[in-house]
Amino acid sequence: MFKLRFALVGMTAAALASPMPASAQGTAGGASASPHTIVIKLVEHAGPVPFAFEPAAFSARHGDTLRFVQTAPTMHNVHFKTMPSGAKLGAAAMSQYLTTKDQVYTLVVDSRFAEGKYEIVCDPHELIGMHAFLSVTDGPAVTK
Ligand SMILES: [Cu+2]
Repeated sequence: MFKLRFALVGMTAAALASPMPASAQGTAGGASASPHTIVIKLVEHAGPVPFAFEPAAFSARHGDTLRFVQTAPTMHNVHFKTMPSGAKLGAAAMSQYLTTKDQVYTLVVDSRFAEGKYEIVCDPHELIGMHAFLSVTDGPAVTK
């Protein structure tokens, strides 16, 4: 009983300590099926394209959770603009506006998601290049 509890705590600590949860994981027996939370920050910085999703390209498997986090004072949204055929995100394809720091939009990659490529944009800033690419695949990990 206690042993199991400690094992779970250890796993959580390891997951939190890992800087690259999606790509840096090893192949510990059976661990490949365990879901991950992928954090995508909505950032603001100096330069010609001040607003961005960070990272701007990421991959997920079914069961993973996408967690979009507002980090800047400028309001953004999360809009799945192009999707592979078979994807049925419905209303989840567009988030509400994230207007305050640390506000999040969380989406589980469940049966609504078909495998394939998704383009995500922020509607107010799409024209200045605020977009990201998601690849949903249940095959071998994508290195990109
Ligand atoms: Cu934006």
